[in-house]
Amino acid sequence: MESKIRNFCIIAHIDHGKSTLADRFLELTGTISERDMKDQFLDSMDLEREKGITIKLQPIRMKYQASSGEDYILNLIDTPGHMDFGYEVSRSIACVEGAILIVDASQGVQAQTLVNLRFALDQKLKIIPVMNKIDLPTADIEKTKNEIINLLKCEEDEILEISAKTGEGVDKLIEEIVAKIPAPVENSNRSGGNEGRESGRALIFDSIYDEYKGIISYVRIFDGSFKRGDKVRFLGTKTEGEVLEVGYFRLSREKTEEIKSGEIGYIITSEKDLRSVRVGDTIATRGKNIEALPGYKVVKPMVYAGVYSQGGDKYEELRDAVEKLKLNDASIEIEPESSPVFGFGFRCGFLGLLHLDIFLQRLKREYDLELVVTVPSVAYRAYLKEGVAANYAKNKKLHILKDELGEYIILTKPSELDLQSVDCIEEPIVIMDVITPAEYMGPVMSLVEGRRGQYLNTEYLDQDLVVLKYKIPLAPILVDFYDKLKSVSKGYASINYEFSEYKPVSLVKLDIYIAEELIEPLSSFVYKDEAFKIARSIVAKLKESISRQQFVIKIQAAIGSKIIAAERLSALRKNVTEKLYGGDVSRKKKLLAKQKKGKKRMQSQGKVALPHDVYLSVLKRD
Ligand SMILES: Nc1nc2c(ncn2[C@@H]2O[C@H](COP(=O)(O)OP(=O)(O)OP(=O)(O)O)[C@@H](O)[C@H]2O)c(=O)[nH]1
Ligand SMILES: [Mg+2]
Repeated sequence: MESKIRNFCIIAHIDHGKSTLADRFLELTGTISERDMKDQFLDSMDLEREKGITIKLQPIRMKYQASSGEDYILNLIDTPGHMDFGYEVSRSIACVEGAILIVDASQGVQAQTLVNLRFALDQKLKIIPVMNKIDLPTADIEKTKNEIINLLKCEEDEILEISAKTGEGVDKLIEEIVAKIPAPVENSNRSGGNEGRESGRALIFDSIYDEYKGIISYVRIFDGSFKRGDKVRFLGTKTEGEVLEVGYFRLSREKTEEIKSGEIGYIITSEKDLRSVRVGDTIATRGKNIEALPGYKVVKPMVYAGVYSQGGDKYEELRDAVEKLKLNDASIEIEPESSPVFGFGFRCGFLGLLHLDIFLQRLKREYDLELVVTVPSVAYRAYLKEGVAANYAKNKKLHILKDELGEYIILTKPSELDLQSVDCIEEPIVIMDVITPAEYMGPVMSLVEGRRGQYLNTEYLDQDLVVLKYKIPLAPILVDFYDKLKSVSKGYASINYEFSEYKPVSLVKLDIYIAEELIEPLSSFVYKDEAFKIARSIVAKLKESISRQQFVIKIQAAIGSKIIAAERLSALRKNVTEKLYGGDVSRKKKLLAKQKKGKKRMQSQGKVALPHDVYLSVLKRD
């Protein structure tokens, strides 16, 4: 009998309506009652709701009776659209047989439409093209349809037109899912045996730490089945354990007897070590010669920052929190590091600045930690002069790596740079695709070229939709580039990039002194030819963001010992004698003297409170 399961994910560019469409599925299948329904129901994290974006992939199991009268199980995975969370999409795709590709009819095809489609085609998924938001007055149905046809080389009548908001066309879409998405192939692996059952293989596509239940692995079962009491092995990390609970993702986790081949669900085992459960690994029931499932490629972080607990005294709590969060965010890279100023902490790698921001906010909210974060940076390579490597490694506590050009270190923090010992620095270069309506090509190109982009070629997706390909250093596009791009293209242009290579760069370390004190977290790498301009802009911005104190503050930017820009923030003279009546001069003098002493103490301790997001003013370059 053919399986009545359909596994699929919803993919699209950011904001094209994936989670809203999932809402309609939840309603249509009666998975949720009207009373419990809220917009973008699957965006269950506070952060997702506040920001109005999906951050985590989200599986849900629904029951559906098709118009043929037959009952189906629909396993849907909602995915994020933002580029920084692309790893969530590629992991989801490996668990399903089909994908609903949504295109917003008022926006047309955008960068993540292309990228996510490519992921899905690589996995040979059945694609169901869907045009959403047809209720909007700004929807351009004909144009969007043509873009989709050009992209997929599909027939016009294969594209479904829906409004995820009003629900129009969604009933037809769900029938299409049942009819067109292939049922999962069950039990492809016939080897081994376990108490007379097929040996089980499950791919871990996500995981989460639960305070009561411990580590929960989100899995797609490819072979056999799993149930309580089964002895299992994590094939990659080579750890063993026993299954304590299995279940499905309904509105919340729902315990069940057994989960079987073709299904999506969760497995909780007796394993307690956070590092033994790894996304992409295979859980297998113990049998002979069981091969691991293909798994996932490890992603390469684009941006790094040092993360420390404020005051430096909560290292243990920070470590515990970081390791637990890592379980739920496989794309973060974490390495312990120490800083003379902040003590012990972690160097963390992220896929982008939004990803970094979300990680920090989750650490704060979910683990109640106060943090200090260094200015985010891309990873540079600094090739060392001959004979200095050993010393450098020791002083700065860095690993020395080696390739055909010589010995180098990975630099992500300005404090690690000692120009005397460095021969040459290289920066990461990416290949960037900018998708834009042809009418904005001019301003888009001048923006990209102003950020050191080197034009490669243009490809027409349609007569007025183009993909501009560039080779561009990662550093200048990290921060405010995306906002600028949106503003020069009235919101239509979008980007995607991939790491390409390392190339030599002329870089200096720009230090910031506030009240004569070096503020290490504000140091940053800048291009030598932009140092003066940037130094001036940073000190001006800092002047605006630091509140006035009872003493004059000098804000300075320096390269080495040379000050290249400075501002003064004048003192706020608090009138301490205000409370005094009459002319008791001696008392007045005494109070003023006390105030003076206080000012001295504040100055010497460098007690200038810096606003929490001050590092952004260092990064934003114009
Ligand atoms: N008018 C109209 N608005 C829609 C429709 N579908 C979604 N929206 C709106 O578009 C916005 C984004 O919708 P989401 O469902 O969060 O989009 P998403 O694709 O899940 O976004 P990410 O997960 O962050 O990539 C919300 O304000 C929705 O209300 C539609 O069919 N018509
Ligand atoms: Mg969403």
